[in-house]
This record gives sequence, structure tokens and C-alpha cells, in this order.
Amino acid sequence: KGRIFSGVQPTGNLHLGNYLGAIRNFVRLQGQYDCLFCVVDQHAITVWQDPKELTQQTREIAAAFLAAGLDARNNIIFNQSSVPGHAQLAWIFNCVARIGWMNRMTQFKEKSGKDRENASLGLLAYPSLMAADILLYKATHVPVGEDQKQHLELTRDIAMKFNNDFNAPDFFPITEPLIFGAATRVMSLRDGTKKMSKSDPSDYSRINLTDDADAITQKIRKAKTDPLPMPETEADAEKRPEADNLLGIYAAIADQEKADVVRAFAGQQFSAFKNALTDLAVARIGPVGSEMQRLVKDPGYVDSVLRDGAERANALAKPILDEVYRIVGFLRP
Ligand code: AQP
Repeated sequence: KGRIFSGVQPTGNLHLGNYLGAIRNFVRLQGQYDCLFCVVDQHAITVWQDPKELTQQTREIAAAFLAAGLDARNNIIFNQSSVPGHAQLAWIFNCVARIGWMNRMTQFKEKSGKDRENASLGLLAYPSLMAADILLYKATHVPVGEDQKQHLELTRDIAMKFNNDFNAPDFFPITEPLIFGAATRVMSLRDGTKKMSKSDPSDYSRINLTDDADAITQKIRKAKTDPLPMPETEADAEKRPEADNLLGIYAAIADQEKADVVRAFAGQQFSAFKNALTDLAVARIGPVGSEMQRLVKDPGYVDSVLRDGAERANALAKPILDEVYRIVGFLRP
């Protein structure tokens, strides 16, 4: 059995992309692998987070994991800052990775924008911490959305360079990404060429997990489309980003092949398709959001899950980190 590590940042506005691209896949993988699912609060602070909101959002992500159907007993659910090994190993990886590797990361370029000199040092080093998250447990597989593929390649580079520099062949595994499902890259509802994102200023660009039936209905009704009827073939859909995105969302939620969804709605008016998509989203996403909100109202249970998860994660990490310290030559007097 391989081991899975994956994380979600507690940066607010958990959306359909996070759910379909990541969290729902976690649910499918549990049982097949040893799994660690992490609320990556240390990643979140690479851009400014209000402290009170960070605490609340951390509980929300953990609650979303549980609401989506992750089992807290058979998986390890925890928050990153509760296991000091992540930061400890990240420091070593900061010294293994090269600045040039970090400078090439698309996410850094996008998030730092034009004012790169003013971005936090943590934002630049983000992929090094992500490599530490994964390799602290020698995870073999990481389920993520398409946008994280480049960071995973960097994790593999760091593992290889560490193994090589310290003459420790095969010490760290060369981790494989698991990118699957009909929604590996959910796009904005306002612009089919931009990914759906927590930080998009327009709330109409995304469906939040906390949206009620009314909000979901409004957002799908207002979602941008082109004036043509529904595409006739998958190839036709691929040339129309907004239509393609909505079809992919439908296929992912309904758990159908996109080709079958295209066939079912071929040539129809968008309004008919949007009504069907609304019903589906309200029926399948609504309950996850309301369960998540119920769980955060009384955080005692969520906190106990995180506490227990941190203890178990620490126990897995400790012998691996001890071995890394020995390999690097750190004296442990
Ligand atoms: N649009 C998306 N489609 C599919 N998967 C997505 N993921 C994110 N956006 C999409 C996947 O969700 C997991 C958790 O993401 P995250 O919280 O670590 O990070 P993120 O990529 O920073 O999320 P956002 O929404 O895009 O936030 P901002 O606006 O801050 O950049 C990951 O597996 C990710 O692939």
C-alpha cells in the first residue's frame, strides 16, 4: 500500500474547484492508501491572513474534509503547524533547492505579480515547504488539481537532489502526482480561461462550498456562456471554454464521462442545461456545505480530530526526520 499526502490551504472561500479537483478525490482514495490530509496553515501565511480568520478557516477546511466523507480514524487529518517537522525539513530543503528553481514557478509569478521584490520570502520558498510536507512522511502519491503539477515536479527534483547530494540513494521516494476525474482544472464562471480561485475578487466567479441553494442558482444562471446552443461534440466543446467548463463540472458532479454529458445536451439551449446543472449542484454540493457549517459551529469535535491527527502524524514523522538529521550530519548531543 502506498502513502498519500495532500493539503488544502485555509485561505477562505473553499470552492467547487477545491472540492472536485482535490477533496472529493481524497474520499475516493481513502482505504486504498495510507492517507494524511493536512490543513496547510503555514502555506496560507505566505500571503497575509487575519489571525482570527485563519483559526476559523483552519477549522472550516478540517470540517470540509469530514463533511465530504473522510474518515478520521482510518486517515490522519491534522493542521500543518501542529507538526514541527514540516518547518524543520523545509529548512533543509531550502538549502537543497536552488533559487532559480523557485523563480520559475508559475504560481509564484502569478501571486507575486509585478511587485515581486515585495512578495514574502515564504511565497518564493512555498514549493520547498510543500516538498517537506510530502517527504516528511515519504509519501508515494499526491492527489492534486492540475495547477499543482509544477510544484510536484519540484518535489521530485528536491528528493533526487537530496538523495544524490548526501549519497543516500532511494532515501526519499520520487513521488507521483494523482490527477484524475473530469474536473482537474475547474475554471472561473466569469471567464473560461481563468481557473476558479479563492482569491478572485468576484464571488460570482466561483461556487463556494458554503453557498446555499439560492446562491448556487444565481451563480449558475449568471455564469458566462457564448450565444450558440450546446456543443454537439467534445471537440466542439473544447473550442468553447465556458461551455467546456460547465460540461466538465456537470460530468464531475454527476460522475459521468464528459462525452456522455455532451451527447445528452447536444444542440439544446444553455438555459435547459443550466437548470439541470443547478439541480445537480444543489443536490450534491449543498449537503456537503451545510454539514461543514454544522461541524464548525461546535468546534470541539473538529479540534479533537485535529489533535489526534497531529499526534499520529508526529509519530510517523519523527523517525524519518531523525534519519534526515543523521544523514545531514546534525549533531544530536
Ligand atoms: N480551479 C481548480 N480546479 C481544480 N482543482 C483546484 N484546486 C485549486 N483550484 C482548483 C486544487 O485544490 C487543492 C487545494 O488548493 P489550495 O488551497 O492549496 O490552493 P490554491 O491552488 O491556492 O487554491 P486557489 O483556490 O487557487 O486559491 P488562490 O486564489 O489563493 O490561488 C489543490 O490540490 C489544488 O490543486
